[in-house]
Amino acid sequence: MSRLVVVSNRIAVPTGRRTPPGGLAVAVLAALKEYGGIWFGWSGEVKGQPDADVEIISKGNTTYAMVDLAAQDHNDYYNGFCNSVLWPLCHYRPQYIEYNRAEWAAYKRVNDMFARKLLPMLQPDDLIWVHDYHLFALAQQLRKLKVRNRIGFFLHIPFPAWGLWRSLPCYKELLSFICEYDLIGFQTNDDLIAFHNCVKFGLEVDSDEEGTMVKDGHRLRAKVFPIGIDVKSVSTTARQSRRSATRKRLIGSLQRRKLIVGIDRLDYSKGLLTRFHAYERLFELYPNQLRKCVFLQVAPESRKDVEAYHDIRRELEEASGHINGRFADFDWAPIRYLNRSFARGILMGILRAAQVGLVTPLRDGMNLVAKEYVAAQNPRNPGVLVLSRLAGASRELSEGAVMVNPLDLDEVAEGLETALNMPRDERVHRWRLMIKILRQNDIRAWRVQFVNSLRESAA
Ligand code: GDG
Repeated sequence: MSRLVVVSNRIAVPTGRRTPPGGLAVAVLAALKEYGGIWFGWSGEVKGQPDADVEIISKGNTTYAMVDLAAQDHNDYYNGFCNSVLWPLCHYRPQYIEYNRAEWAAYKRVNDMFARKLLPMLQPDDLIWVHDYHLFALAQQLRKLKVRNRIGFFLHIPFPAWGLWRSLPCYKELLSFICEYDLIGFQTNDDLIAFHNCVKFGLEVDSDEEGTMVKDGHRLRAKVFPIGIDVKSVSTTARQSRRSATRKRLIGSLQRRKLIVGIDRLDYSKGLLTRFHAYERLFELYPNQLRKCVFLQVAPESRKDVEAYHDIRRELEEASGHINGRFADFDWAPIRYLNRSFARGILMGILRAAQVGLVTPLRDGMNLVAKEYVAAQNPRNPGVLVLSRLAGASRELSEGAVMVNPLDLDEVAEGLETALNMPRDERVHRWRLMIKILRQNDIRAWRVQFVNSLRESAA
């Protein structure tokens, strides 16, 4: 059987103690654990010199192969083109785009460096599975090096509409690079349609009914593979947390009040500031909720070097301080804002302890926290998910979740009120609808379907 070679910008070698935050790490570790193979990518280290050696660590059935990034590349490729151009573009935040040609050149340079470092490790029948927007150009660089293997690509974040994509100065070249893959996977049908439109209008290439496009004699198939979670592992971890001291401390501190929870990387796409404002609106519209609930927001910092992220932390500190200043009593603070990361076991315990999971991104490829919240619940007395229509997860969970538009503060406040008062029968009914879908589309199904489709494209 072919080996799986996973390539992503950043790789995360599990230390046994902590899994790093970030949806991609969680998903890829689960896939490799089952399948075995190589995970190749950036080590997370920044060094002075370009073209560093590859460091290899073997653990179980997986080989982790890492390269360092030169300081200039880290700045221009990672902070620059990836996170100051592609990330805001794909999350519909053009005001944060800072484009320049040197950074676009760095993007191509690092994709080329990845291809050259990966080349000696490849065997002829390896299936190569590339992840995310950092590596749109990797297949093209590998093809230049005469790699004939099947190469698939999965985009974890949204693919933007044509009207936005065309605002990228290098949109045509980047799009033609993407077309060098054999298979490209998206989180939702919206992303797939957006991609087809970009290829149609940007490159004048049409697709057939099965989503196949032929460009310069090369066939590319595009499909939807909604990413899932390991439902059993989340539910077991959450259940086991019952006995943990942390969970007991948390429950004790609530003094029988209901808990609303949010867990997100500190990122403007996650809609944290509007979420805080919506929570404030809850008390304006429904003063009966004063002293009855506590909102716990966990928000580990990310991308501290990128300008657009500088203000978020301060804005959230101000907003949470304002809400507590306005409504708190000597024995109750309405909001607890934790600007740090936690071990996964603790997080799953927090999710289980919460009567409401509040997930309100302004755009999100999928949002795994929404799925983890559902899987972490007690089936006999589950909490309610309040979910943004703009998260990819809304495509699967809209029947069971309370759906809201995160920009409509009143609607989010109403959603919270509904969730906080929902009778147990309805909660159980909604939870069953959601967990059924999560079990069908779990992390294993995602991996199997992608790898099988990649194999088929080889045939
Ligand atoms: C990208 C896309 C897509 C969070 N804080 C901690 C921690 N986490 C874990 C969560 C969850 C993961 O990180 C976050 O996943 P998301 O899906 O919510 O978000 P992104 O990082 O933006 O991921 C996203 C995903 O890729 C997968 O395709 O869903 O749309 O943007 O698993 O539980 N984990 C630990 N400590 C924390 O403090 N250990």
